[in-house]
Amino acid sequence: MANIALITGVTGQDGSYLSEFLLDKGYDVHGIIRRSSVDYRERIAHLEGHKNFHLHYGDLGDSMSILQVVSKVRPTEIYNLAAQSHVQVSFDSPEFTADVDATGVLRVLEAVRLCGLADTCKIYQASTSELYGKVEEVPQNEQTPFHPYSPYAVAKLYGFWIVKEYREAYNMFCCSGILFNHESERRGETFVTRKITLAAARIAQGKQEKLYLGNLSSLRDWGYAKDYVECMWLILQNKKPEDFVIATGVQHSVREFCYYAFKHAGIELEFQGEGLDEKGIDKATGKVLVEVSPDFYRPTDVVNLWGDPSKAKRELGWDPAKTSFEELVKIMVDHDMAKVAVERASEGIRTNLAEYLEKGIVK
Ligand code: G4F
Repeated sequence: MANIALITGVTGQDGSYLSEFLLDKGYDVHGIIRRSSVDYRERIAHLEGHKNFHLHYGDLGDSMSILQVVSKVRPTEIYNLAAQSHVQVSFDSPEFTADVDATGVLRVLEAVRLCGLADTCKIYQASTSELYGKVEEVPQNEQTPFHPYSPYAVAKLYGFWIVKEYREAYNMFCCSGILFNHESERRGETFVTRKITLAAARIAQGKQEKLYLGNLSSLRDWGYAKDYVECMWLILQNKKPEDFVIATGVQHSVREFCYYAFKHAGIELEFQGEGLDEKGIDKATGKVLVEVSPDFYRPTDVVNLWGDPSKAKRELGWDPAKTSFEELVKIMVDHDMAKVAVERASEGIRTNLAEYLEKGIVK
């Protein structure tokens, strides 16, 4: 039987890398996109002409649309990556987050069942280390108790349990990947790593004065998203449907990420002060480049995530050390240095054009 994958959240960081990965493996890849008047398909634009890549309109908040796509595509694998994925935003939009991140998972599972695909279609659910939340154990593995600590995490906990329930009640091959933070040059610009690498590039090239951040002491286990999509696929190729922790096993603070990103952009920072008064100072010039703002603090924050990927390593043969923390920071900063340089060049062209128009050289 041909491999037919259906990806929800195909326009996101993970969706775009997973599409590339599956197309390379010869899959027919179908993605679900939402209608929007603004272009948000940048990450998959290069795939849109591929003969095995197909897009369908649908929304996790709309069960009929999910049912229609599943019945038309009749996938052999579904990767449910769509979500309201920003933890801080979930405090402002808790109901929307619950609808998409919790009930949305149920809609996918039910669509598979109602289409008669329960025995033939495997389902991957994008679960998260945020389930460990106010952590009860360090590092965290598949046995660590959950303690969700945001509306996002509470919604994702429902997603995790409903997947487990369908696995046991209906014998479906559905599993959760409990992914720790995974970043890349395609990461959304409001997540802390990308916010930092873009700011470091802009500050180094004179396009931004300062970077404002929240909790600098927060600890995360950051991996490279491109490595993590391979593991999503491996989870569905496993003999038994099981849940896996996907992480690097290495932990760093937001402050450390910031230090290494600026260093790679050519600026050595020294951090002074504490809490809201902490500042990141350019050692060479004495200028304050990083400040702390209460705007980026969360009502409850998860501060000690550190994953133990032993099970994925042992049972799936996955290599958590493919891309090191330092390499990840370098990939992201290099990308953003080039991006900012292009922005500057294009502004230069516009400036010249305005000048030429004014002088009547160009009409
Ligand atoms: O980059 P973040 O926004 O990611 P967070 O909250 O860990 O969530 C991400 O990873 C999860 C996997 O564990 C996913 F489930 C989730 O969908 C998302 O992809 O924040 C990381 C840490 C937090 O402790 C936050 O308080 O960085 C801290 N932080 C400090 N200053 C900041 C900032 N976070 C953001 N977004 N912006 C800041 O200025």
